[in-house]
Amino acid sequence: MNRKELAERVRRELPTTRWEHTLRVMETAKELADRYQADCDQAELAALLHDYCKFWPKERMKHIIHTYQLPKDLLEHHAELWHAFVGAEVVREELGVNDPDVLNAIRYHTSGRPHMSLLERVIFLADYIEPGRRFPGVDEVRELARKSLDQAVLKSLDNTLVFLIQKGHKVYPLTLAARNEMVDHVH
Ligand code: DGI
Ligand code: FE
Ligand code: FE
Ligand code: FE
Repeated sequence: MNRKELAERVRRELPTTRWEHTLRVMETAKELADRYQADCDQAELAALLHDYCKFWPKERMKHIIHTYQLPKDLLEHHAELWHAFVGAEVVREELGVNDPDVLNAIRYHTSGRPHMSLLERVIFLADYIEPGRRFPGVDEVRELARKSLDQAVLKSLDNTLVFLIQKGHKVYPLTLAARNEMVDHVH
């Protein structure tokens, strides 16, 4: 499938506002890839596909989690995490995307993980700072993103953890592990 056909497939899965988010993540990911010498083409592809399953019904995602033996602990944590892990399997199976780094960037774009590749960090951050985002503290992360990819990723993980705790939500262990590893990494 060429890029235009892939884009059409993604657009069909998403409501307009989420498709527009996807376009902004693509733009932001390309800028970050340029700035930090990541592969622009991989960044654009991963960004295009990152939220492919965002609007799938929970039951359909659960089915994929069982079928592909994805981490079972996902089911005990926030369902927001599922679309990332499920999306990576689905774009491989349905859309024929095989680049492992692109698939990992999709898989870990919500939770993060320790030792994220350059592409994974670019996609994680682009999703967080795209110009449509209005999270508390996002402007500080946008500012950090100009000079340090890793400091910006760390701050976005910190903000997410604070947000989850303030809301009384559980924290997926991989997100905490991602944050702890990033602390070591930037110091
Ligand atoms: O799909 P998007 O809305 O573009 O963004 P995303 O895939 O990064 O989803 C982020 C949401 O997931 C965010 O509002 C917080 C929520 N969430 C729930 N539990 C966790 C979590 N995010 C992380 N990183 N870790 C969690 O344990
Ligand atoms: Fe997402
Ligand atoms: Fe995110
Ligand atoms: Fe997103």
